[in-house]
Amino acid sequence: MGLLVTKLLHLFWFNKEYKVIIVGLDNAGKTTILYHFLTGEVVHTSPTIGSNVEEIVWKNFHFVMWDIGGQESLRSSWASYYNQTQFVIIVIDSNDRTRLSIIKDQLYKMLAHEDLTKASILIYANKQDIKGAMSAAEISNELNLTSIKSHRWQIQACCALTGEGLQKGLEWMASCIS
Ligand SMILES: Nc1nc2c(ncn2[C@@H]2O[C@H](COP(=O)(O)OP(=O)(O)OP(=O)(O)O)[C@@H](O)[C@H]2O)c(=O)[nH]1
Ligand SMILES: [Mg+2]
Repeated sequence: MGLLVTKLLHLFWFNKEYKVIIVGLDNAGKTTILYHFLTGEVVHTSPTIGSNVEEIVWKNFHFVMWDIGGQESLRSSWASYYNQTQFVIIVIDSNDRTRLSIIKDQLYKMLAHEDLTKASILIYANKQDIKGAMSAAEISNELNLTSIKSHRWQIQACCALTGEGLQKGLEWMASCIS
């Protein structure tokens, strides 16, 4: 009986899907990250109009990931994806200093949104391979992340071209689940 319950729990646990949205400004590297998760390789991307969705299975965790276009005209549509979201991945181009304030505004809008009250927030400080990139600590400071008490959050430096740091982000997401 105990074994059966354990098996059923495993079935339920491992088949549970977690909805993830990937947002950020245009050119941040969202689509590159999504397809790195899916294929382990760098794919050629064009600016996303609308969204891409893929199921990513990682260590028995099933994530349904929505990669949403980041161009200015598309940002007002982000909220239509928020319902039932467990994880928000915000991708930042760590070299894009001038637009950090825009993503900061978007971050605090998301934190205040009623559909995201239970979501955990993972911030990828992407494009660390480019010389002069802001560090994760610098971005954390600029975004005032330590002031966030309402949500679980994590910032992770990464490079979507090599995949460095991406895995650590997934590990943090898994730690929020287990
Ligand atoms: N050097 C470098 N380039 C990267 C990195 N990640 C992505 N890129 C490049 O940045 C460009 C934009 O990447 P995308 O993944 O299309 O960006 P996006 O965030 O999906 O952009 P939108 O769909 O317009 O919102 C592409 O030329 C990528 O190859 C990285 O870590 N380092
Ligand atoms: Mg894209």
